[in-house]
Amino acid sequence: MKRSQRILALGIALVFVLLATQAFAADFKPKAEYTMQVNVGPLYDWGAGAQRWADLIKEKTDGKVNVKPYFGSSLLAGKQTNWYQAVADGAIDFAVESTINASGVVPALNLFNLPFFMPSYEAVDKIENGKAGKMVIEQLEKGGLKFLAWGENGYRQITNSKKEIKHPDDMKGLKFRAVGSPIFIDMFKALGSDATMMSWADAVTAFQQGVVDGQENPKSVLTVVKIWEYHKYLTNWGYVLDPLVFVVNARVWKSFPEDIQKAIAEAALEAGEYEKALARAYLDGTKSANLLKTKYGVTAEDAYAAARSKGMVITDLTPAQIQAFKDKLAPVYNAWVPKVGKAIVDAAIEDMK
Ligand code: X2X
Repeated sequence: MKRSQRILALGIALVFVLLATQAFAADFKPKAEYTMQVNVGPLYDWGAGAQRWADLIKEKTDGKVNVKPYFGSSLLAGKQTNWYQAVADGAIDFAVESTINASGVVPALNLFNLPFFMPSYEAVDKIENGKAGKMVIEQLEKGGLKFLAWGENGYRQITNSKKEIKHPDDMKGLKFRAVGSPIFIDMFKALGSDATMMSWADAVTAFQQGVVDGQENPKSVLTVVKIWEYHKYLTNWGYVLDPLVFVVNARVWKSFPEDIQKAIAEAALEAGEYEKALARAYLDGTKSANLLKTKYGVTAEDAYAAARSKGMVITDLTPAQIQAFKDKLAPVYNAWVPKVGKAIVDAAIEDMK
């Protein structure tokens, strides 16, 4: 072929490629709105992360994909543990949700609910990005979901209105609110207390009315509802941490052209990183607070300092004090390993090394 012929052939090929991608893009008719399930409100770290994902999707798809967060589980009439089925069925398109709220239907997610299993943020990251993380994602996606990123609700600390908790015996006779998985009932029972399952929306009313004495949740959840107005005592026992997952219904995901998928996936990773930094701010020294400031121009609040200034008694435990709780919960841990799947637990132990 002569040089001029080659250029002509190349030119024709290029036109075909352009036409093909044009036709492909023209085929894509986005819905006017894609719904996104979020259990909490926009003021929570979690809610802010969900909003950021929606904003970034709009930005990165040049406004082609419009995702609207529905906060407070408003599409589920408050029934937060129904989110997984709703997204799997396609009744809801997107979600930024806690693993806890799906751990009743996806047993592997109870990995994160095993008491005193993940001792540090480093351990959490290693599991999420490791072999165990992959295995958990596989289980999560099985029902018809596409996983895109991890976020974080956080280490769940215990609060109550009755007394300072330092020892398992201090838990005896107290009534707690829990959610999502029967493992929580088992744990509170093992500590000699009682737990009732209820949604977060109902829980806040239960605190106001004193129907329960206490609950467990991470810092952002606690500050947004001003938990100190109901509970004077908080103990940092760090027994479990619930990650958040950024997910899309699998059929909806497949309906997106490749460039749109790429934009949505990138947006999820960015929003996940941002949300995790919010969730960890002032709980990992100044690391996440600094990241928020330098990368995002956001000044995070020191939630515990705020709680203390409201008169909350915040108790840190020594390793020996933590061990007493761990020992008491060992039978629950052992009983739940086979339910999570021993292979996943073993992989997580390996990941954390
Ligand atoms: O309901 C809770 O405790 C919350 C807000 O943390 C979750 O959705 C798991």
